[in-house]
Amino acid sequence: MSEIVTLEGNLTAAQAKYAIIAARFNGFIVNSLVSGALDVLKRSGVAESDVTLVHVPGAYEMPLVAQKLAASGRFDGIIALGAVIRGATPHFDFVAGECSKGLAQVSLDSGIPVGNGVLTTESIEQAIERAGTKAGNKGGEAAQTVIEMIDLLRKL
Ligand code: INI
Repeated sequence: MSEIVTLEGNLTAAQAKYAIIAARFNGFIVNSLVSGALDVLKRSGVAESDVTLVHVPGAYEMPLVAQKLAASGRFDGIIALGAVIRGATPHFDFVAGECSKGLAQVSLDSGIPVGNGVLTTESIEQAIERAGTKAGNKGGEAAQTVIEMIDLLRKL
């Protein structure tokens, strides 16, 4: 029997350029997500000069900025980092939904991986837990996902 062909992405970042989109809303949490993402990129061998950090007002603005970054042709992967907290907003579902739907759409339309590191939580406590405390750092996880996806897409 012939061998199964297995394709998967590695976590070693080959030559690639990354854009991080960071929301200013809930900035004290998002800053920790950015630190987590930068830490993973650095430890995976990504040079600082290959990383561009873009600040946006809130999660709702991310898809448009991601679309523009993807269309620029300057980036191989995009990492979106934000925090939408239900307790803090009556339009939680709207902001969180549009953000994640829009980011997915940009990724599909552009063919560029967009890591969704936008926390959607019930409380500030849950957001803190996911931003570098007891539930890990979702910013770092999003960065790792994008590294893997860039490598995988190059093999397909
Ligand atoms: N933006 C966030 O990133 N997180 C939130 O929790 C949030 N809340 O609570 O409303 C939020 N709102 C702002 C939104 O993203 C837009 O910036 C705003 O609606 C202007 O378009």
